[in-house]
Amino acid sequence: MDTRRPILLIAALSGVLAGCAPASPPAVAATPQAPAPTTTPTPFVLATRPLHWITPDVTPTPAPRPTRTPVDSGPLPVLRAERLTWVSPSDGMTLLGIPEGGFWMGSGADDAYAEPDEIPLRRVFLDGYWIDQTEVTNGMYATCVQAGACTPPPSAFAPYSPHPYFGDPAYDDYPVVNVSWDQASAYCTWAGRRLPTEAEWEKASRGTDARRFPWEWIGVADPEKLNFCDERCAFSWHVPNIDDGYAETAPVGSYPKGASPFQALDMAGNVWEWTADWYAAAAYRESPLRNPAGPQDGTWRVVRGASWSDGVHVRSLVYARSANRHYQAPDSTRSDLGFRCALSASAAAP
Ligand SMILES: [Ca+2]
Ligand SMILES: [Ca+2]
Repeated sequence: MDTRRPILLIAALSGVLAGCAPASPPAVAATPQAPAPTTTPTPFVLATRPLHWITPDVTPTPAPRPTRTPVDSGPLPVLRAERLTWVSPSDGMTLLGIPEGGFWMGSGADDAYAEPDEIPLRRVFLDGYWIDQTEVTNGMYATCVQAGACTPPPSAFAPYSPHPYFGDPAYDDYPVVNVSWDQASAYCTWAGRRLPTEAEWEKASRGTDARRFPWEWIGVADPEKLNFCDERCAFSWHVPNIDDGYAETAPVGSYPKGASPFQALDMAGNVWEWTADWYAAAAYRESPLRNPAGPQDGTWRVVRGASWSDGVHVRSLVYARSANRHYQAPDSTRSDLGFRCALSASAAAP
């Protein structure tokens, strides 16, 4: 079995949660007295992994960035080869059309930074689908709560420092956090969508050319491309002398230079994201090569993409790699975990 600790068990994030998740969140409009963190978070460590800057070991092969058609807010268009963009009438989310086709999923066994559960590198075919361009925001999620289809996050405070977050208009454009897998799934259902499969998430993040990150390879943590635990971040493992502009979460879409080949934003950093799949360490070796959807059941749900709270390892860009996999108990919540939704083209095309 994979010996990495699930991020649920990471002492660091236990500290994060302890610092921002009162059992009974007060009304948002009040001046709440959030509890100060009661534990000192400790960084999670990949003991066998060298902590240094990754140096390029391949020559970048720049892929042309697709030109998308103007935003269409009418009925969902039929997903053709051209890259379409559509705005959902239910929540105002911009969705990116990803035409059917193959992509390289996972990592080669010769990749020094690959975890065992993401090996091998395989060509996987996916039917066409749509995926949210950004993480779902507090404002969007609040609309679902107001409609009675979603329950509020168990904590209105977030992400780490004690201040109002969910429900505070100042944070409407920030990613919703502290939501369980069931809450995330309920939101997507309300919005007429669903959580992306792990494969869909990975293709949207890295495109089709087997790149390690959503952006072109440069070999260092670029503060213009993702929100990670930079010098502003309160954790002891923050990366000094690099300023990405945000100590905790950032408004969604704040890093356009880190857009994926399909123009998805924050696929690395800001908040981890729930996916639809149950976690299985062997999934990348054993799942079908066409529209893999993960195992039938399990204990953990897959989360992807790293977050604002990942520092040392984002400095070495381990967790932010598009093939990196983590997992989380579905009924748990974290202050660095949100989600985005997806939609099958075949299921929704007129
Ligand atoms: Ca940051
Ligand atoms: Ca993210």
